[in-house]
Amino acid sequence: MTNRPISSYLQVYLVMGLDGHGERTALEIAEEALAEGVTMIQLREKNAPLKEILKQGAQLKVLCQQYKVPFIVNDRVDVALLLDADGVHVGQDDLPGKEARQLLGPNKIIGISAGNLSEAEWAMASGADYLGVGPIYSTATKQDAGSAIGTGLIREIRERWAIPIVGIGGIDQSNTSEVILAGADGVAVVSAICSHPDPGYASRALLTIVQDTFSTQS
Ligand code: TZP
Ligand code: MG
Repeated sequence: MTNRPISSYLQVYLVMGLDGHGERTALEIAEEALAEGVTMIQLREKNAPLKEILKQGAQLKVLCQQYKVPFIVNDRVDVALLLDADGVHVGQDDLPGKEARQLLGPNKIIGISAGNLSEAEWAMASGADYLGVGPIYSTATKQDAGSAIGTGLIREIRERWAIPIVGIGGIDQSNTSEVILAGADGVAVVSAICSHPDPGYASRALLTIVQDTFSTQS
């Protein structure tokens, strides 16, 4: 990772488990996505044994380092510490941001999920470096994601705070520009890259849409 602003790393944020898809392993998906421009990767694995998460997480981190892309661990601050990840992403029911910061120190990235304004307020008070806002659209990837909230919350947060924002939930090539136009710095996706027949192509396409949408705004 280099010292660019966090918002620049949020442009195409790949959130992934360790399962792989079709003929590709998770690491192969990550490598193809990194080669085609994903700007940050989060390991979000809810089922595998911790020893497997540590083993494959270490490999994923090496890959991210090669591409100078931050490597973030979902939920588990202990795993983030053990892997010397660049940061952690926590939900509203995980270890709170302040305590995560106590353990990780000032130089790691802490992302916090928000699905409404009061969650966003709490995340801001907890010292988040960026907010993951969603689910923007309906998604089958996260069973307990709740119903889609649309892009309105991104606009509301953008009006109140200068925090970096990434939209998540049901985002693909068809709706990415809408998320960026609402004020997000990027899109976080699982299936749009991991379940795509060509993860590298999907990554490049999303990055192009994000950057083209930024340039129409300026
Ligand atoms: N948090 C809110 S929605 C979601 C997460 C992890 C799942 C996003 O997956 P997809 O496949 O990009 O809709
Ligand atoms: Mg969580």
